[in-house]
Amino acid sequence: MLTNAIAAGAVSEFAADVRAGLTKEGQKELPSKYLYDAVGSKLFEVISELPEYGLTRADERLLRAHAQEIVQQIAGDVVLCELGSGNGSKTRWILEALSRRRHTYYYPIEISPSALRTCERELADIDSVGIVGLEREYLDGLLEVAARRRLGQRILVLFLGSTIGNFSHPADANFLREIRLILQPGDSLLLGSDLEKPIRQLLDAYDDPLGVTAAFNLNLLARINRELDGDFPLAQFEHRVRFNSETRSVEMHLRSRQPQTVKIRKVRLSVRFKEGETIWTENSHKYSPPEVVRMAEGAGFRCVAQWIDWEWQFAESLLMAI
Ligand code: AVJ
Repeated sequence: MLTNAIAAGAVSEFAADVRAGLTKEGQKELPSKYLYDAVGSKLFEVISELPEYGLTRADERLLRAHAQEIVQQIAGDVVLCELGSGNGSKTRWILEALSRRRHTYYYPIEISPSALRTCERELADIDSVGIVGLEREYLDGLLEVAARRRLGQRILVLFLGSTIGNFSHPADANFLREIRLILQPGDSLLLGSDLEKPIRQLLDAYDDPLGVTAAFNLNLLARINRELDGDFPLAQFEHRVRFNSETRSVEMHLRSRQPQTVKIRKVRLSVRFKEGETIWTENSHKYSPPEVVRMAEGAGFRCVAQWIDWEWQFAESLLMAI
């Protein structure tokens, strides 16, 4: 009964966001969090392996190289939680470094149940670790972890993979501020942020020749057809990527190849598309290293260390709540 209610809740929130995004004046849009159903999560794992998309490998290189230094900065009994853990493959280095010190609880917070299951399985072999998966929105999950904190425990929050870049500005700074409000002085946040790099390199990373990112993007329409009884003709929409130099972000869009009307029966919606009209599905902002530090300081953190991967230009910033 409860699972039906929760599932119904998730579907209705999805339905409401689809209705709002596709009936909006001007630029139609869909929140990028809906890219991550079971199919989307798997497609993102494939994207992370693509030669053109070096972000995940850069993140992993920094975590593997600096895990010991990172945990040395945080004394005492540490609770680890992660916003958007995905399959957890990058978290291993930090978790092993912490659990070598003492038994550690790890709370992966993830809205994709399939990714959460993979994460729990992926990290189950590490000794002296208790994994408690939370299928929640980021801040709801963080509130739960904070509520379970025992006296004297410090919280280390991982927000990796430059998911922060999916928030347009200033929503990214506001999100850091909301995290800070839940934490206590002495807690910390490890933030992964992709950095500015040649536009050609970015466009290749988000529009790979194999078409995996195109499938990842189009899957959002397939998901509406599956879950909301839509009749999006996938072949009549195409994946488009552009670099917005004003916001210094890569934007993913789905472009209508012709004038057409799409029905989404579960939302009793009929949406008209002009030829060439797009749905904006994701924003990926590219930062400069000092910009990340400024944003963190504005949200109530002090940057105690920042490591940069120059092969792909990616930054890992350790931020202490002050
Ligand atoms: C997982 C959100 C960081 O924005 O680079 C990959 C998702 N989108 N290819 C990103 C993504 C297109 C990725 N993040």
